[in-house]
Amino acid sequence: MFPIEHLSLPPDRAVYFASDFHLGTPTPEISRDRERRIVRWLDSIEADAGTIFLVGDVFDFWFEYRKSIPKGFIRLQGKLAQLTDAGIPIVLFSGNHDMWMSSYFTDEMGIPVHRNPRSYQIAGKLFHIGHGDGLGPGDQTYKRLKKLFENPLAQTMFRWLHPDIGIGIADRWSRHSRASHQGKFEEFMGEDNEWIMQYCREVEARQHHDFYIFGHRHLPLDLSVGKTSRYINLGEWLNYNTYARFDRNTVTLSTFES
Ligand SMILES: [Mn+2]
Repeated sequence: MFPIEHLSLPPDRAVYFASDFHLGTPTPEISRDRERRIVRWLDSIEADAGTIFLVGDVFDFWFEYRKSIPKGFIRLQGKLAQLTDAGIPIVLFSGNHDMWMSSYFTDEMGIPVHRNPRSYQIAGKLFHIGHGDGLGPGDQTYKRLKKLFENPLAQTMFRWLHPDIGIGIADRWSRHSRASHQGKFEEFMGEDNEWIMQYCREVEARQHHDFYIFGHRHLPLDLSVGKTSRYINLGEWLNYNTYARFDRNTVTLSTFES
């Protein structure tokens, strides 16, 4: 059973969810255009947002050193700081691309950072929210890699590399893995073959949630998990610019158009 965190939502406000911005890829220029679009989206929801969930892979690569962070992404950071300074809570989940977040977003912007899926009660509805990597059956290679990436000793050793070298290695690796996925849109594999869907069914069998919200799949989805339960995948912002909005009653997936 997942512990349930109660989140208060002012009566005239909504909850917003987005994931997989992958800032930093494929080039600084293209990423900066996307970053400006994300900031415009945040501008557009500011007056209405009670809480904003950013559900992983916000950055194509992120690694925190004790006294240093990667260059760039300053527009998004400035916008997030402005929102939390204005009293709008933001919750961040790290994804498989940016799992090496430490205390920077919390210390600097008051944003809690989570790695594993969590359950929330918001306006009487139960949510299960997470990035979505390594869940359900399958992906054994990734699960092994994830163990290595999450290994504290491996992280300490990486931290000892000079950032120009460490971030350089990460950039090259990201370019390499992108070359094999170039411009590819993800394809729906059918409900029974979607790993996150299988994970949602497993959780639902033990503990009911009204909404399962995940990213990672890079494919906007809205599927029934049970009679009164849905799995929403948030898509991504390289092609789709999709986000979800909870209006205290239901969750709607939309595309940001400007
Ligand atoms: Mn992703």
